[in-house]
Amino acid sequence: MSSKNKLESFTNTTEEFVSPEYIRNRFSKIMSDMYKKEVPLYGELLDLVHDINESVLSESKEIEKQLAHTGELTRLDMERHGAIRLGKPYELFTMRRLFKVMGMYSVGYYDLATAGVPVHSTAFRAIENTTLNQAPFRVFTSLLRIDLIDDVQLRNNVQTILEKRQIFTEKVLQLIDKSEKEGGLNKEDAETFVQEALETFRWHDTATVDYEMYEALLNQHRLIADVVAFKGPHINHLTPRTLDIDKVQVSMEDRNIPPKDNIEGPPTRKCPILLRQTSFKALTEKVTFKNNVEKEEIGEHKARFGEIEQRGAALTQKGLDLYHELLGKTRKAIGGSPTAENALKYNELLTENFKVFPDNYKELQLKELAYFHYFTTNKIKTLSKDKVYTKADVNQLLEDGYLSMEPIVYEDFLPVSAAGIFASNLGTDDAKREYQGTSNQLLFEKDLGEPVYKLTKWYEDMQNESIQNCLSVINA
Ligand code: OOG
Ligand code: NI
Repeated sequence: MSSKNKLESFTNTTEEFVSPEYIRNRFSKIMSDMYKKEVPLYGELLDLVHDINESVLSESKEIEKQLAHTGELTRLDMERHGAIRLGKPYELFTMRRLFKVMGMYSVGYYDLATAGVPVHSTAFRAIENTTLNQAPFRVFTSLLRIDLIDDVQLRNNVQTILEKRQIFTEKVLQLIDKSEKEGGLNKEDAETFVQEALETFRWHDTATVDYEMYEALLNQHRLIADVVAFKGPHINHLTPRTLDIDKVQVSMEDRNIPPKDNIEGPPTRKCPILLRQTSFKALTEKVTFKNNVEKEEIGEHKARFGEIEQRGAALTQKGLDLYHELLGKTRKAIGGSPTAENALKYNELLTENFKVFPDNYKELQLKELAYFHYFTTNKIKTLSKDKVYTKADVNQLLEDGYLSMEPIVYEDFLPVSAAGIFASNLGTDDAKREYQGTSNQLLFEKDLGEPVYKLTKWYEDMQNESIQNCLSVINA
């Protein structure tokens, strides 16, 4: 070690910090363990998904190779997302700071009011490809839109109830401050941090309101009751990633895990795009309500469920537009969201309508419908050095075998699917509601305390980076 480096190791405190990826993986692990205990069916789902992933990988070397190439293979088993619903701006603002300690940033804005759910949302996740592969945990985070509660009296009550609650522990707030001031946490602090942060996500079987208020909240919207009547934003589902969601959907029934009526997202394809999701229905759980006259009342609440996702290629804006057009056309034809009765017809129609969406990577790339990672091949040794290659040469280099490509996986969420997931777990009546309120990204970002990352820009940047890397190797 040179004397300069030796000096650095004494003065540079960052050497004792654990990485945000370490904290994120640790948190994801203890959260998953807690949820397994709280919702045992989730544990069964994890086993099912693991078995099916193993069989897909052993049957298709092609898929295994592709996942290995993009760095996704090692992350498959630890991959999961969760979801929480927050009540007030302070909670969103502080949640952003909490997730930052774990290297998670707010990506995308999703307006769900238009689909009958009075929230707007974002996803907290890692934003660098390498760190994402090391720790792919993400959290879909929604904020209740109090402005969409039409009953003035109830709206005031909701505000008063939420004003009083503190969903974070003293200790976690101190550690967030410390991490912000010092630039990280050491191993001991990191462990305290994850244990204390976990408290915010824990289920509480005692409501903070009486039964009468709970009913009033429920009558406005089941979601409002779920956000307002409890001490904190219990994690409402955790979602492992599968390589074959159709197989999981069928196997769930065989294992007595009651599945949702239809899979959200695009139809089954040879080249998966975006995100397909299904879930098992929310559990009915006993809740104790505080009564004004010191009497306790027992009631029931439904909020927590399990979900499965299959991820495919990220789409460009052009691809997303086509996706939404075909999805919209299908939904319109069956009269809105699919139901148990028309699920079969919906699936047939969806498959039919999506026939115009190219189903091979070559065409998806040439028509600029999806994003790709590019790699140089061994053949580049034979490439003439007289020319400086640019982005415009990429397609020719691919064609001639100097470059290869793999799709960039979609790391985010889909608003129509998310609304479908909400609806199937909240009861269909609520899903039929319509909120006239317009989407309000500016207010969301004000409450969050910073702008969200723009979705397509993130993929665009990754693709460009991979092209630039290839070009610099070729032109070297
Ligand atoms: C979130 C539902 C959305 C997803 O995967 O699209 C979601 C919620 O129920 O709070 O998690
Ligand atoms: Ni989800």
